[in-house]
Amino acid sequence: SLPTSLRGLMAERPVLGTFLKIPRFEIVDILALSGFDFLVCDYEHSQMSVGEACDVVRAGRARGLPVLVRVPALDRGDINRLLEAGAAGIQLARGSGPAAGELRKLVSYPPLGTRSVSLAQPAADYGMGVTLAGHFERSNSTVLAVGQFETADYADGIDAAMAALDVAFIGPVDLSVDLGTPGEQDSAPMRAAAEAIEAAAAARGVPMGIFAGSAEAAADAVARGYRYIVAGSDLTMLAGGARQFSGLLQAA
Ligand code: 3PY
Repeated sequence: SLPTSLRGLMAERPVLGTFLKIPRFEIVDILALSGFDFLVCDYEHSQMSVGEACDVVRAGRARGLPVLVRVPALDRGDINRLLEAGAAGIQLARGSGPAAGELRKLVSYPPLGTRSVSLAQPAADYGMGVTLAGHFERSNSTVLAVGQFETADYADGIDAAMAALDVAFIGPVDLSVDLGTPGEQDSAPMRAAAEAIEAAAAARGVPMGIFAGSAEAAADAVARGYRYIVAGSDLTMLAGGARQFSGLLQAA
């Protein structure tokens, strides 16, 4: 089954996802059955290979769950392979400024971008019943380019960056470190950054996204109008559950 269009869903309501760092179909199954709207397979902060990330994307597709992949860098080869496996989008670490425009080129086919084309691949149904023009249209209208704003130069080329992105995503942990207030989410520089990024996104009608380390942070982001929330990760959930069970044993 085709994954839900996240773009369409985001226009209606905030969407909730989580990072996936353990590349196993069981993890995808559990997160899909838990009701998340999407997953972000984390190819930046994890030990997985690009092949394992492609398997996660396929497992998501089998459940009708959109899986984006967070990449650490603008690697044309990796990005094309992940999208051909059926990734619902690419989320780029340090994806503000000129990197946002580069990301757009690597995730889109002409005329929006410069992706190399083959129809003999999963996302094009292996070329069966698909035309080149039809595949370009479907891919360009569904695949998302998500840029992470997480460095102190977030304001550089910000309008052009917004014009290239489907979601402007704040990475609050890295941003707080780069702004010199590590871990502080409510410092004056953090508030100023969020306001500037939100204003530039609003001017272009680009939905805001953010990482939320807790359920409270996720609810707070939704209340502030953010539409694309990535809350925690499979590893945080495992650590939380593990501590809960080991605590029970220690109390017994
Ligand atoms: C950050 O908060 O810096 C992120 O990139 C989210 O993991």
